[in-house]
Parts: sequence; structure tokens; C-alpha cells
Amino acid sequence: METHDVNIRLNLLANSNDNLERKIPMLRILAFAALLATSLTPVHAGEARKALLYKNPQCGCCEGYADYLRRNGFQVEVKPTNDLAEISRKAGIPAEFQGCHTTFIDGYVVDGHVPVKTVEKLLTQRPDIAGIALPGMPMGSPGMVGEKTEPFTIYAIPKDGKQPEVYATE
Ligand SMILES: [Cu+2]
Repeated sequence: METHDVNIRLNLLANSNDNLERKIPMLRILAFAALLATSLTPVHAGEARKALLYKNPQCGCCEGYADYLRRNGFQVEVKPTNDLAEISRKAGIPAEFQGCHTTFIDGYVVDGHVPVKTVEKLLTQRPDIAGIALPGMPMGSPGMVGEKTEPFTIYAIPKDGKQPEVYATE
């Protein structure tokens, strides 16, 4: 039921007074149902794709990555902090695998400039790991300047502090 259909029916009914009072409650329900149907889907999608990104206050490429996530449908909250290394370490990322920002998405940690294709793979496959990391700040990665010169290697970060293994290359 489209909203303009409801309007047309309202106009028609306005010309026959005896019908009007009886039918208005039903029309209200239909209009409400139409409204509900159009509003529920985006709200649900938004909930599933929230991201919380911690970064050093001065970090510009981190903002670039936040915008990249937004362009790909994520609702991103950016939190500047001076304790990024500690946040990253607590999330299970060994020091040598840390990137310049740490993002939490749907129960996982996503560290560094990880391309969204691999983020989607993580959120779809939902492996039993802490998250994924693209160490350092590779040239040409999402949010970074420059040309990509070699494949990006994204690592799976185990929950138990074991050594990360390759999760994806792209
Ligand atoms: Cu960066």
C-alpha cells in the first residue's frame, strides 16, 4: 500500500460522509502500516553496521578510513584517544600488527586500513576470532594516499593471544 493510494482513498471518502467515520480507523491503520514498512528496513540495516573507531587525535588518514566506511554503508562514530595502543592491545592485536586506528564492528575488532570487502567477509563468515588487522599504513589502502604497490595482507587475530594467521589478501 503506497501512501498516495491512501490519500486518494481519503479524498474519495471525504465526499461520502456516512462512510467516512466508519472507514477512517482502517485508513489510519493502513497509513501506519505503510509508514512502518518504509521505516523498518533502514533502521535494521543501520543497527547491523555500526562501527566505533578509536584513533589518535591528530590522525588524518583515520578520518579518511572512517569516511570510507561511511561511503560503504557503515554508521561510524570516531573517538579520538591518547590510549590507542592500549585499546588495540586489549582487543588482542599484537603490537607489530597494529594499524593507526582500531575499529569495533559487530563484536569484532578491525584494526588498520582494512578494505571493506574483507570486513564484509568477516561479518558474513563470523569466524570464532577476535578480529582482523592490516598492519601499518600501506600506501593506497582505503583512507590512505598513494598508489597500491603490493597486495594487502589482512591477518586473523585469534582470541587466545596465539600468533595471527593470514585471513585474506587483496
Ligand atoms: Cu592510517
